[in-house]
Amino acid sequence: MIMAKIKTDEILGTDIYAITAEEYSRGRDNIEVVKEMLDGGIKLIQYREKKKPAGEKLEQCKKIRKLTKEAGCKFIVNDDVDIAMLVGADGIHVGQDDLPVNEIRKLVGEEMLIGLSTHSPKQAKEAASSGADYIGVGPVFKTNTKEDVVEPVGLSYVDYVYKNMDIPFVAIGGIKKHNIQEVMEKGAYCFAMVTEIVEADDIPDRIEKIRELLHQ
Ligand code: TZP
Ligand code: MG
Repeated sequence: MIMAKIKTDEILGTDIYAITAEEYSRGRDNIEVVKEMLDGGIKLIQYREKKKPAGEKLEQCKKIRKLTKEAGCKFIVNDDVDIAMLVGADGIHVGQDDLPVNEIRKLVGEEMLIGLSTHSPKQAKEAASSGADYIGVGPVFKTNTKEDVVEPVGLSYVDYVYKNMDIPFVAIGGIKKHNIQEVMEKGAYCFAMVTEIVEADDIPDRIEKIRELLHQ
């Protein structure tokens, strides 16, 4: 619905939601990857790092907060509410097995964005009434990036959210240059990607190519 688009623009304000993952970044650390994302004009970055101790994640997030602030880029932390608060992130993103959104809200206050991953119409409706600011919608396609990933929900779930929900949303899961236009045709206008961006040799060039597909 057009309302969802307006709200997504307002809350997330951009077309690409870039997510870190050092293990897929071909030898570059998350800081280097973030710098390249920012060089490529990315305005929304999520720090997602499943394999590091908390202290190391905190140190990386402090650096990324500084870099993103200087570049006018929103910064969202995955999973770790404490780290998001300590570094002054713009948002926290959680999954279905994390703390409930209404409880997280008590900790982070009204200003911080809370994103919630959803995999079904039922979860989308619950997310909307929980006070989440936006939802992740997916996995749209098969992905090996997430270890505890659920089966792909396909394009039909994107179509459902677009047509039935007002909450801002980002499509996620297996989105690549070769299939992004199919997702766009189902009404998505913000696309979360991990490997399509972090695996690229030339990250700014990859971002430019993706944007050409989205805005042709
Ligand atoms: N949540 C649902 S799918 C996914 C996450 C974090 C992984 C997406 O990674 P990729 O590499 O863009 O398929
Ligand atoms: Mg999580």
